[in-house]
Amino acid sequence: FDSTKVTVIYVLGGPGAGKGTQCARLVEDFGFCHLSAGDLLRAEQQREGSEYGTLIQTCIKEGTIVPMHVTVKLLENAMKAAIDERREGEGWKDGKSRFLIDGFPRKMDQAIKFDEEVCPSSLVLFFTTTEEVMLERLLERGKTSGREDDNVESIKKRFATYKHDTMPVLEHYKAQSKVAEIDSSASVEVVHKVASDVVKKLFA
Ligand code: UP5
Ligand code: MG
Repeated sequence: FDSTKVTVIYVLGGPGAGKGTQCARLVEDFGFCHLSAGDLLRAEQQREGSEYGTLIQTCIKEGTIVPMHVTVKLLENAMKAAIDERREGEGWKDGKSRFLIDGFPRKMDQAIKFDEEVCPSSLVLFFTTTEEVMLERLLERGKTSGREDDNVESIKKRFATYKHDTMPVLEHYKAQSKVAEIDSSASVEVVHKVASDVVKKLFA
C-alpha cells in the first residue's frame, strides 16, 4: 500500500498500562483502525496450520518478543486488509487511513524495520504508570481473561522485557520528538481525555 496515504500512531507502555483500553476509546473519537500486535499474535497462534503457533505461545508465556518478521508480516497484512475493506465502505475522514498500532514496536529491530519498510509513525502515545498499578490490573484481568501471560510469573518476565527491550525504543523516538507521554494511573475517562487532546492536535 501507499505509505503516504496512511497515518500511523504507535501506542506503547508497559504490560497492563492501558494501551488496549485507550485505543478502543480513540477509535470512537477518530475512526482509527486499531491493530494490537499482541492480539494478532494470539490469533495467529490459534490459527490452524500456523507454522508459528508453538513459537508464539512460548514467547508470550515467557514474556519475550516474537521474532520480528512474524509480527511485522501480520501487521502489514492486517493493514492491507483494513485499507481494502474501507475503500469499499465509507473510508477514512481525511482520505488517509488512520492506524493505531498497539503494543508495537517493542524492540529496536522491529522499530527500524517497520519505519523503513512499512510506514513511519507520526506520533508515539506512551502510557505510563507504576509496576504496582500494572500488576494489580493484570492480576484482576487474569481472573477472567484466559490469557496465558496474566499470572505473576509471566508478568514479572514481561516487566523485565519491557525495561530491557522496549525502553530503548522509547528513547529512540523521544530523540525524534515523537513521544507524547501520558500518565495512565488515573481513571479510564481522565486518561482518555488527555490522550484524545494529544491526537486532536495531530489532526488539527
Ligand atoms: N485498565 C485499563 N486502564 C485502566 C485505568 N485507567 N484504570 C483502571 N483500570 C484500567 O488494560 C489492562 C487491564 O487494566 C484491563 O483489565 C483494563 O480494564 C484495566 P489493557 O488496556 O488491556 O492494557 P494493555 O496495556 O493493553 O495491557 P496488555 O496486557 O495487553 O499489554 P502487553 O503489552 O503486555 O500485551 P500485548 O498483548 O501487547 O503483548 C503480549 C505479548 O505478545 C508480549 O509479552 C510478547 O510476548 C508478544 N508480543 C511480541 O512478541 N511482539 C509484539 O510486537 C507485541 C507483542
Ligand atoms: Mg493490550
